[in-house]
Amino acid sequence: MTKSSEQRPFKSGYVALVGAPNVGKSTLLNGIMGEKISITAPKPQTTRNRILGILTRPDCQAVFVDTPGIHKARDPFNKILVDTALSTLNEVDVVCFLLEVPETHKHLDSFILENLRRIRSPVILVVNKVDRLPHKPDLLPLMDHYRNLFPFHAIVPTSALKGDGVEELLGEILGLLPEGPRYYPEDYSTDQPERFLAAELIREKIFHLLRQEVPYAVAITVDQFKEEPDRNLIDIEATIHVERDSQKSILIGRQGRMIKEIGKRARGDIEILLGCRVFLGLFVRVTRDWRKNPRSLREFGYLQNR
Ligand SMILES: Nc1nc2c(ncn2[C@@H]2O[C@H](COP(=O)(O)OP(=O)(O)OP(=O)(O)O)[C@@H](O)[C@H]2O)c(=O)[nH]1
Ligand SMILES: [Mg+2]
Repeated sequence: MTKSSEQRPFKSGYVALVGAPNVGKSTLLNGIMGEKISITAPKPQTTRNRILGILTRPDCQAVFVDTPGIHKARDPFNKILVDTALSTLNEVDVVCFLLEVPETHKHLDSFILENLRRIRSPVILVVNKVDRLPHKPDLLPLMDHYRNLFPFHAIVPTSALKGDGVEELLGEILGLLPEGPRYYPEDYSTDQPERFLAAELIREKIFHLLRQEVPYAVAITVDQFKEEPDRNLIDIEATIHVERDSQKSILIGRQGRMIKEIGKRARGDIEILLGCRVFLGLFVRVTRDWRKNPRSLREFGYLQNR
């Protein structure tokens, strides 16, 4: 019998992904996990909740926390999103602060840095979207600038979209995990229930298909999630809540074409997620000014930690 390898202590910890809106936090989470856990879109404020991605290896477990984009929120709903992101900073072992290049949110990035000065956990600066820089040496002055501003544990350039730099980043993160327990069973990749993931995929399609204020006025509730094992089918019924009648007409579209397209695209992704056939029934309902109504906010899951 071969001598068993020396027992090393198990490492674990929570790792926040924070940054301005649209810099690629959710894309990075999906890239690290190798599967779609968090929805993404080329628009700010896509992510509205803390989304966990749980990465388990034989010797460690990293629980990644994707967060809403930090910005100067003016209305109460966006303040909830920003609070959700900022409060995460106090509850994690490692912070990854994402920027995008070329830099588009310098004032927000300074605001985020101010918040990072108040915490004790190590911070890694992730310079994302480097695929957009044709001339890589242009990164060096930016990295120097940030190195002088804050004692980052490391600065890692990445392209979350293409996967460049993600392994190196992961190496830096895992190296910082303290000794700790396995928080989640090893086969868990997230703690979100399947019905939440399904609702998010519907919301993602709306973010991709509709413009201006409509995606922001949308919340999804899943009213039925019925497994029918005999038919290898899951029967889902969901309501798309909007704030006004005009938004309802846009969502339904001429002769119902828009809602049909949303349903078709969402169903495709939900079938991949659940690994079986899905019947998806979508209803559109006006829940007037839900973003201003604490009861609706609670019902739609945006006040969970309060
Ligand atoms: N070119 C390029 N695009 C990227 C990269 N990473 C993300 N994106 C794109 O940037 C957009 C925003 O990505 P998300 O991952 O949704 O950004 P986020 O930071 O989670 O955004 P919020 O949740 O709204 O704060 C999407 O269109 C992504 O495809 C990257 O490395 N390179
Ligand atoms: Mg996001």
